[in-house]
Amino acid sequence: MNVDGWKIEESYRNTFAMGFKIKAHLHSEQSPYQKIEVYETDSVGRLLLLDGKTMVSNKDEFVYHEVVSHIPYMVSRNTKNVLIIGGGDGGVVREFVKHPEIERIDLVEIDERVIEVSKQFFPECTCGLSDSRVRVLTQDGFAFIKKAKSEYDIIVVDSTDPVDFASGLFTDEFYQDVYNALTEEGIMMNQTENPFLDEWGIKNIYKNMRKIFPIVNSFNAPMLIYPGVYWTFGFSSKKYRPTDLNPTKIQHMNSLQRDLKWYNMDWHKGTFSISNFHKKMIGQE
Ligand code: AG3
Repeated sequence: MNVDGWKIEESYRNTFAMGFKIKAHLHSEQSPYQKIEVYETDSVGRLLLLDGKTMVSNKDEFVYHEVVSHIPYMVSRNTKNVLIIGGGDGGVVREFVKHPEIERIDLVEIDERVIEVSKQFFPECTCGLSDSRVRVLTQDGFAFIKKAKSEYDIIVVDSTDPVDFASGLFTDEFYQDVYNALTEEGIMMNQTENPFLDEWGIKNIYKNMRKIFPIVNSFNAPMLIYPGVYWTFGFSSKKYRPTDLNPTKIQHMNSLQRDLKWYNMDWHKGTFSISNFHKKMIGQE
């Protein structure tokens, strides 16, 4: 919704809202899947929205993109093949290409227009897409994952909210397909919404993940542009616990993390110590 020069995202059954003062309206289009909008704002710089929901801003994209990539990377023992479902803005790919041992990064994004618009307005996010190890596939992630078997060491589900065509990405059927697509030590990362705003939704997401994965943990990282800022992420794993960092990767990360804006290994180890409120929301003992 746009009101008097403000872009407003209404959330939680349209009873809660946050707004961004618009400096310039840079782009709007209706793709076959969704409405894509880009604004220039004072508070968060460039802002990308899909169907009126905030996705990426210059101000805080590093938080999201660094945590969903470097956390599973540092836990994973053998990291050769990575899959990202959604994430057409390229931010997650940009982080994974920082690890030389990764051989292949598949990005499966349903909406080609999100990739094109991001290339135009968020080149600092899409810069990794030209890396020779990256395959960009414009396909439905839900269908794609059904065909992959024991192929990926890490799968990041970089989706929008669990509504409309993205809702399938939060079901136990989908998590089972992700489980099958992962190698024996595989890890799935996903964004799991704000527990203050959608208690029922988050309980359901974690219940579904627990039906499939033996290890399911959660953490939060602040996302200024998402409703309520307190954003949660899920770590679901077949074998390794989220704070069990791979000792052979520590030296590499020690030098890389100096150039990262959010992630470092101390933060990684601490962030899985979550509050009572958060535990209750995700049904953790
Ligand atoms: N994915 C969107 C996370 C959910 C945002 N929800 C909202 N604004 N209601 C972000 C994609 C980043 N690569």
